[in-house]
Amino acid sequence: MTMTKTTGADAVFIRYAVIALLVLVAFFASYRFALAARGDAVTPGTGPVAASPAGATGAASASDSPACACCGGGSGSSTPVEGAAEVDADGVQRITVSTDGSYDPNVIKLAAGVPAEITFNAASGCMAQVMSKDLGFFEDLSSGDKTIKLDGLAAGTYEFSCGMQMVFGQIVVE
Ligand SMILES: [Cu+2]
Repeated sequence: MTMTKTTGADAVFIRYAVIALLVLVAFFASYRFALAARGDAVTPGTGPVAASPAGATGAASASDSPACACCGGGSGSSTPVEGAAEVDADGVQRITVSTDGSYDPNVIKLAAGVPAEITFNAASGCMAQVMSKDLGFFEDLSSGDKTIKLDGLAAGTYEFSCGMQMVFGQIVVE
């Protein structure tokens, strides 16, 4: 009804508005087609990536390689391996810790109040140093085994790690 009152100027305006709309539609349509074309181009790439086993494996091997390979096997060090020191005839409790990729044992059990000697085997790479803020030692293992001598400790749990604090172990004193 109101359209019947449309003036000539309004008709021109509507005509341009329609043209502008068509141009916009055409523009967005072509933009969409471009995106769709890109999407199609990406889809084949997404396929192999979507076969994420390959991607996951790549990520896993990538996380294994940075900085130190041995720390990548840190999952091994997170598995608790308990080992108890044995008290020798001289009244010192001793235990030897293997340092091949992780500490073995990584849960070292000591008796409270008994002098202890913990020998860390020689190590290289990420585990070349062993340290404990709790017990105040930092030893280099790259030149050979090192024995940490401890006075009788109070009961408690003392943390130790590789020098870069990526592979961990505990000394549990009871
Ligand atoms: Cu390390």
